[in-house]
Amino acid sequence: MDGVVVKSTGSWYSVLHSENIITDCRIKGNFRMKGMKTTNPCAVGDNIVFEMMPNENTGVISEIKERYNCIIRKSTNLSKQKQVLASNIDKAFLIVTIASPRTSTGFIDRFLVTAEAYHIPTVLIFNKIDLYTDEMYEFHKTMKSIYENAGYECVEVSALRGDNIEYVRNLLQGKINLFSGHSGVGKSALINRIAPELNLKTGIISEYHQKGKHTTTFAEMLALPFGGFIIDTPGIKEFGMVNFTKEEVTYFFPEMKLLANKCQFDNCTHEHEPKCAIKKAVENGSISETRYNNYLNIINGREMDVEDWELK
Ligand SMILES: Nc1nc2c(ncn2[C@@H]2O[C@H](COP(=O)(O)OP(=O)(O)OP(=O)(O)O)[C@@H](O)[C@H]2O)c(=O)[nH]1
Ligand SMILES: [Mg+2]
Ligand SMILES: [Zn+2]
Repeated sequence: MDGVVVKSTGSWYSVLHSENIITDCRIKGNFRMKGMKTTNPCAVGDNIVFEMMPNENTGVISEIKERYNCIIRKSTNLSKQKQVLASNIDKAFLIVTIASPRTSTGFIDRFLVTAEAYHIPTVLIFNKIDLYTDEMYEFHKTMKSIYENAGYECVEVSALRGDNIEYVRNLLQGKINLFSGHSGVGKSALINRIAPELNLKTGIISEYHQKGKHTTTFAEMLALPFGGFIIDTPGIKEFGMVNFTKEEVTYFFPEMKLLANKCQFDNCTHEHEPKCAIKKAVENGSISETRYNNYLNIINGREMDVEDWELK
């Protein structure tokens, strides 16, 4: 039978199939996706084939159909294992906030580069605007203009107060949507605002660390009452990127991609080469210095971010 993985809890997968039935499935013994070394062979969003176990209510997954796309993250610890966050996604929403826990542009850019690599259009959602001080609002305005300038839609919301929720519903309708971001930014709270009937568990922010508590522990695809699906995911601390070449990374910064063929050298890395169109654009302000610095960090394999309090 055919189905789609809507939840994965390690060894068990919830598979949605005919007539909206969900069956718990395991994976066949030594099953492996061809050439994919990931911690999870099967991810939420995968279209799969499964067989029912005789005399049981459970199934066994025997095949994963080819993925249309997926978002892969590499762990930043020594193991460097790759994890598929979700697959077959129409649209990604990166939930960020300037309030708490504040999201750095380094994190945002790693996510965006990865989404560009897999051709997944991404919207930035700035949540918790009800908590903004004047200083946060100024910071937010700069950040928003940096990302709009790079070609990304930015939406300001408050899951608590309900600002712009109808607008977000329209963006989600009829599509398979991924929600990602740090723990505690309000992914689940926002989903609850968008579709209260889903009634997801939400957490608290630790006063001391200003960090989330990892309330959502497994990725889960949920049907939206107004059509479409949303994948709520556990918060991620760092977004390690799989290895791309320097040239590829340039292409995954949309504002750089447009200029890359104007550099003097075909293989320009835009670091220190003369007559570089991208460096010139940074100097004249049409490409943001913050984005450019993140580009340099990425191509040079620097994984840890310094929190950026000053945007350029
Ligand atoms: N003031 C305010 N608080 C919010 C808003 N959205 C979420 N919160 C709070 O932020 C905390 C974390 O929200 P969650 O929805 O659990 O965050 P999450 O992103 O799902 O976190 P994980 O599941 O751990 O990844 C909760 O205490 C929410 O009430 C908002 O718009 N304004
Ligand atoms: Mg959550
Ligand atoms: Zn260049």
